[in-house]
Amino acid sequence: MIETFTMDPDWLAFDEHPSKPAFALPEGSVDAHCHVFGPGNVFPFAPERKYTPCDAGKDSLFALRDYLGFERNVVVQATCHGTDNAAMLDVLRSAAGRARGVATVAPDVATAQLEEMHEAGVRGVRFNYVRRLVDPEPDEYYHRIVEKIAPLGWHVVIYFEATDLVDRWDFFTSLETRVVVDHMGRPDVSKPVDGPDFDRFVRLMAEHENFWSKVSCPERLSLTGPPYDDVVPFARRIVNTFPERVLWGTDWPHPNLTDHMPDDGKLVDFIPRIATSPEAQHRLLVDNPARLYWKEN
Ligand code: 0GY
Repeated sequence: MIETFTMDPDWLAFDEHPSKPAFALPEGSVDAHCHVFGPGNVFPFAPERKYTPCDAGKDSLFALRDYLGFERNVVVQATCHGTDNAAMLDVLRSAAGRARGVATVAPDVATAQLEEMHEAGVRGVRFNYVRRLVDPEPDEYYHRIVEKIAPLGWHVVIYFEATDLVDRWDFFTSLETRVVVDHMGRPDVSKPVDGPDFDRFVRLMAEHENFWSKVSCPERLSLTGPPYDDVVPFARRIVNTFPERVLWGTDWPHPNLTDHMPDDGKLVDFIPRIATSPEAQHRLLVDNPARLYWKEN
């Protein structure tokens, strides 16, 4: 029987008619953080999910990619699909080499399954610590996964709130794979950009050269709303300090936003405000994601 799903009553669906960006993306640009949701009648949402989204499938994702001017996508497994990576893998297999993926797996995942995912284009796993999305596990759980994915050359994507960085510092810094932090570790942008909290995140990246950061999601971090002026200094500091270890993504279809839905065209126009030279933009959008996701390593 085909399961049907109803999105949460307060769910904001993505904008189907974003504006055309004024910023012309360099050739070969990668949207290095986006998701797909279902569609639920083809790829059912996980029973343990903490939200039920609108459907946002691969056709809409590919149309947005082309409309905004990206060449490729990195599709990150969303928590509403749990450890069932089928929807994400279907995107990779339909993208003719123009998409890579980041999966969510459990420690008992079989090596053959990982190899199959690698073949489809998966190059990392995501560990999520955000409690409104998942119930985080003890470090041991994640260590067991790292042992299995490291031989494939995969990296680890971590998503956490700023306070988790203190609690999980020892575990995070024990990781020997590359580690990509989502959304700059979610800084509180009402605090100073050179204050102790954001300095801690900068220190993490400065002391551990295997750490990368996505300078994404101004719409999630901003307290002042569009055009997200309050996020600019934070993202710019990371781009300027670590130009070779930053990535950018739309975060389409923008899960769990409650006050507004961003215009994806305007999000692209945010890029030149945080990467202010053509060289910095090229690294952020083209060279860095190509090195991490398309070069065999
Ligand atoms: C994001 C952020 C969120 C959601 C997820 O996997 C997810 O459900 O990542 C969020 O709600 O903050 O990066 O898409």
